Amino acid sequence: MPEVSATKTLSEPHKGTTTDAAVDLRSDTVTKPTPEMRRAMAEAEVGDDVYGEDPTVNKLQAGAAEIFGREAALFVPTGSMGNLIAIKVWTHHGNEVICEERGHINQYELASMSAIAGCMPRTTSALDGILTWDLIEPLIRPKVYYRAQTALISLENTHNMAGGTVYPPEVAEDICEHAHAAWLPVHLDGARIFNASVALGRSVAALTRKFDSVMFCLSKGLGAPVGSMLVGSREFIEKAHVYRKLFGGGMRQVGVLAAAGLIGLEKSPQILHRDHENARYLAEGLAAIPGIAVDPRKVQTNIVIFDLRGTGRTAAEFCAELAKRKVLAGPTDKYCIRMVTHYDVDRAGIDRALTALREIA
Ligand code: TLP
Repeated sequence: MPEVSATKTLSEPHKGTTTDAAVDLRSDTVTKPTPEMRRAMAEAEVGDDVYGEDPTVNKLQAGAAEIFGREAALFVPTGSMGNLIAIKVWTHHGNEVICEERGHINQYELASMSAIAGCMPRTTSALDGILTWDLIEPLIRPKVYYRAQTALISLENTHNMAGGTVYPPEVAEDICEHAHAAWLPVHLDGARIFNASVALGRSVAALTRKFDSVMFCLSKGLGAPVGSMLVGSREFIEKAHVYRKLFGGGMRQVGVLAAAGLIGLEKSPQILHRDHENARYLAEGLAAIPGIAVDPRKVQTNIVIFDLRGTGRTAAEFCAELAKRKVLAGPTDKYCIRMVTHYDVDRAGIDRALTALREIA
């Protein structure tokens, strides 16, 4: 992928896509910290977080716990580490974890649940990535000593590789209630739970209240440069704290990062709807291009995955052509491309992307 030259300076207002910068739609992880974040980072009060003495981290953790209506929260370096820590807390070596086939924990975390937590993923594929209890129940192993035991169910909301789809709250709650009746905990990979919250007009606390643990990312749509959070009961977070250290995630004067996270948490949810509007607009433009297949009505949040088989090109060829026109996107398979909207891409940027897409198709 070509270099992106969109570095913003402290004095520059945060203003979305500029004419000479690339329109970077590879992910919402590419956002640069806003000038307000950079200022807060420079001025952050810090201490040694391994001693629990970083006031800014403590404030972020307390704030996240409050927003989710939970007892406690933990700042972790990445979403992947947050998910792995949760899997470690809820399972033992030799257990199975039920998740959707395209889920991030199954496809994009380097098999860490097996390599490190010693668990097997037990997967099924679900329409739009949305699991239901009917799909999950047959995957639960019988309690027989010679069968690996199911220890955890993990859902992903929004579902990244299904195109940012949102769990209907009643479906997620039904899964949690049935799972609890079967003595199984449910973890939520809520990397983009704030996008789900905006799409549904429901609070993150309401959407996640039945889950036993939640991971969400500060470094995606919320725009912070680094970091994710785990939230749950005090007991869960105490155990998570130990595994964070075990995995090398005990950080020191990390208030400089938490300061940006605090701003993302406070300010970004109010503006996420723009990313969703831009994604829908992008999908509508894409649907009008001959050879490209996408259903704009299915675009609920900030992710658009489209099929370009009809253009006769592969996704890799298409992305290379886009990059020459300073529009960045990534293939998800041979004929599909993912584009993710975020606060560093405005409507003009989406128009530039559509012009490039039309030229190539
Ligand atoms: N997703 C990244 C890539 O790894 C695919 C992206 O560009 O979307 N859960 C979900 C649902 C995610 O989408 C991601 C990152 C993670 C977990 C992991 O977060 P990080 O990158 O902080 O480890």
